[in-house]
Amino acid sequence: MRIAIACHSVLGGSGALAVELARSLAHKGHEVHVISDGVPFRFVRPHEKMFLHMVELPQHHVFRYPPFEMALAGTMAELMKKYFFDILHVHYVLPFAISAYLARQMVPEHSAPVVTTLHGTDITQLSRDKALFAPIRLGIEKSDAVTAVSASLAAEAMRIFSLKKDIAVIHNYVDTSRYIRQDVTELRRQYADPDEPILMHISNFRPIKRVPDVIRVFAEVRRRRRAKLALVGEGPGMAEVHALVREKGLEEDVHFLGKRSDVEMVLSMADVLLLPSEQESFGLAAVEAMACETPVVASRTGGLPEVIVHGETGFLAEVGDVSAMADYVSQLLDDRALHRAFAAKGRGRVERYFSCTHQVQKYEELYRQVLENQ
Ligand code: GMT
Repeated sequence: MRIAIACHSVLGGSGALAVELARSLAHKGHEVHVISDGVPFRFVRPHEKMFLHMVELPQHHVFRYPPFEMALAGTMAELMKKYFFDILHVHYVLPFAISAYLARQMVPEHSAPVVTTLHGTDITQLSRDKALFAPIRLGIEKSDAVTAVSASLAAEAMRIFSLKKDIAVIHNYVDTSRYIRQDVTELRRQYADPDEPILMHISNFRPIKRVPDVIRVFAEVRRRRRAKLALVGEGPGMAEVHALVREKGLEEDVHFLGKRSDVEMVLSMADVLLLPSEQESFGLAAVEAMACETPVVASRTGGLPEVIVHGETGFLAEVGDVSAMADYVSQLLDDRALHRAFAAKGRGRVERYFSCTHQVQKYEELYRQVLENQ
């Protein structure tokens, strides 16, 4: 098939998944065209059957805000005309499904069916904005097929938009040959002594990630034992996090690693990943951690309970319950046998449910169904 995949280029699980899917499909012999607003952050060493098309932001003085959605639609239409895509698979309703809908009107004779994957934010957050509710519903309704990255997100979308159409649940996945525990003795030495456990958090530091809770959990754990905290990524909440680290006197024990492309390496140094998010439709970082045999302590929200089996591959606590999270972390650090068991079960769970073999096949089957229904 000739497949177009549209996604955001900025840091985030949706872009990571979209690029990984493009790569997996290309490996399986499909021709894949990635459409994005920049070079997606995981678009490195692309397969020869992967092509990148960047949307130029129109810069004209008549506009107060450059009309990115129009440029995206126009670019999609041009590409549909040139490449005759079998499928256009968009990641996020806003703006992608809307622009795809517009593009199809522009070139009806070349229009490709649209598959939309819901990743969370436009359902759980943006739908509360009165001006965005109708466009999101339109984007969903005009898609030929809709998928969600968790059953919880699919149910939320059905409830919020009173949808009549089905939403297929296709959980996210990782490349289990890349995300596998590595020998990182040298790297680890830069951040901690061999007997000091490392707690880790990876995100885009948006308020929804509740990164200050990571610091609070770590402060509690640190009161009980020597340990280090590694913070990976960057984003709008950084200043608050730095201030809290200073306020708690933890400067010596908290390392800021910034954006990293070698996530599997840094995860391999970690003893526990902390993900105390307010909302998380899936939690790709949790799967990446489990693949690297790092147990996860997370909040019981959104799709996280579909990823983490409480008491088997990690622990779940209520959002904001810092002391429960600190207790769970301590339990894992104090009991090495428990830690080993969680690590092994986490890896096993990823291989069974969140690996490319099964998930990519589900997308291919869906594409075929969509084509048959045309
Ligand atoms: O969580 C973010 O801030 C980024 C966002 C994205 O666009 O990548 O993540 C969403 O999609 C990911 C991939 O499906 C999921 O793993 C995240 O849970 C989801 N984030 C939220 O629901 C808040």
